[in-house]
Amino acid sequence: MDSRDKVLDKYSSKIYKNRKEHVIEIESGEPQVIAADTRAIPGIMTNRGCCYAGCKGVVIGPLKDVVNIVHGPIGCAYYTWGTRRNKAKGDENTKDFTQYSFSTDMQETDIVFGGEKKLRQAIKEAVEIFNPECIMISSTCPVGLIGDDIHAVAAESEKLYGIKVLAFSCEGYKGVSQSGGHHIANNGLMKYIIGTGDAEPQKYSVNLLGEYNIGGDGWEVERILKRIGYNVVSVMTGDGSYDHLKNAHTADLNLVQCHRSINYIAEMMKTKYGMDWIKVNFIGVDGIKKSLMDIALYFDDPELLARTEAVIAEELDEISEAMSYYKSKLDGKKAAVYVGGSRTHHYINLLKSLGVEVILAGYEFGHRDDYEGRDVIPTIKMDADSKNIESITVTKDEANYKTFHTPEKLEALKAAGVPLEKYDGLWSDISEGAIITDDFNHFETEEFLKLLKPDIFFSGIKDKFIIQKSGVPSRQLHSYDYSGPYAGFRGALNFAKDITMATYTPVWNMVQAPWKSEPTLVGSLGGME
Ligand code: CFM
Ligand code: HCA
Repeated sequence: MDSRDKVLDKYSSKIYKNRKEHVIEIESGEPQVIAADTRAIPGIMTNRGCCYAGCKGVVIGPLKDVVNIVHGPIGCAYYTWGTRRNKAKGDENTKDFTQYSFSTDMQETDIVFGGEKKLRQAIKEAVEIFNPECIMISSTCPVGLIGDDIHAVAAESEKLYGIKVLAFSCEGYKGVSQSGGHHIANNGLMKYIIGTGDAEPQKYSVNLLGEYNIGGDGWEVERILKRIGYNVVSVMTGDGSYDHLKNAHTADLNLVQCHRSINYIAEMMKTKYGMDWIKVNFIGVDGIKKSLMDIALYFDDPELLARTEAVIAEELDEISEAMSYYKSKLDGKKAAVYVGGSRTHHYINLLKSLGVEVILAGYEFGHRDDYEGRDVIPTIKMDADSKNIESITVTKDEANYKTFHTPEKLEALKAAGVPLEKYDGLWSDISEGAIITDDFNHFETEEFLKLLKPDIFFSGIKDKFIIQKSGVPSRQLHSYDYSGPYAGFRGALNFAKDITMATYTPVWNMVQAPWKSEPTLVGSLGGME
């Protein structure tokens, strides 16, 4: 029996039937199909989050000059307060409210008699105290159940205070994971914010999409882009702002880092404004080099291309010696990588460059295209859950529509390997023999850990401690365990250093749980000691 069957064999037949579609071993040859973006099994300890987490926590939460009001009982606001490490800094032009947690703190009486009054009051207080240009309201499960009309309150407040007020019906139960929340957030930003600014277009301008500035990643990417000579119009949404987002339509090109959470905006901006988008990956030296060259090829300017090559050479020079040292320490090690969506794939080239092979991997909530590549999208069957998330249609904005290249030039760029409107799936980089589990759970984590014995396990806070207690070092790839940045050239070096330290710290194997050497309870039960 192989590892996959050894683990799945422990399930009842009903659970086995479901999970066998989500757990596969990578074989060469035929393209492999995996079940993804479907409901988790009730009772299973899934690592997934909810729709509200994806909308408020991931996409709109990082917009620093927005007062994000969570309409619901206090827990939803409290437990998402500062836990995702999307860093932000305000300045004289842009306020930063990201350190606050705003909530209507609904009580039982509000659930019985309705919470709209409280929401109006919260908006009034936010305006009086913080004077924001934009307020966003996110609804939580009970709000959807009792039917508070947050959209009507938003429209009325917008008139009353003369500021932008947006409402997101992102109740936690909607969709099967965070992913539905990403889509809802994308729809709102596209409908009501992008395109409402009147800034002048700048030369060599880009938007950075799906970059949330975790541990300062976005700042490192912006540093490199600016060094080359690009103008970053907006970042969606790490350290981003309502103020910049309004003018996103004026950029020349969209760069998409985390496609899972934001491909909807990239696609809609292509239809509405004619703006092209390319897939980038600023994690790992090979990924960064390829992305920077792709951007330069798109702009097709000899000076920019020369500058790109020079910056790559200089940045590499800064880190190469240290990277080789860490590679000598890490060569031959094996890793497990489990993050929410696109990130698992993004780290493979970085790990490979350090000689680390990924033997166990998966996503919490990735879709089939995140595994198999964008080409499978037309074959993905919609189910009742995916249909439950609104998919909006945008049309050409005649006043702001522009095309940077002719269709022939775009075809030539695609033929030259520039990933225009394209991303590959995890399959394109994962090694043969690796075990992939979609929507991984605690039981499978523990079982595969015992069987495959990776040298390091990258995941999140929910399983970090079971991994460490079993003697295996863990690094959180969501929060970087308070380290970072991990993106860009300097980030790659931080990462190499952190994982070298983790794998050369044998402490996890030395600690023994106290109850394994002496009883923690002493007494007698039924006459027995
Ligand atoms: Fe995109 Fe993300 Fe990810 Fe994601 Fe997330 Fe995150 Fe993530 Mo945590 S947006 S899909 S919903 S790269 S919060 S910054 S680390 S699970 S892999
Ligand atoms: C979320 C946010 C999260 C959680 C991280 C973790 C993040 O899913 O709502 O489980 O460790 O990156 O902060 O993905």
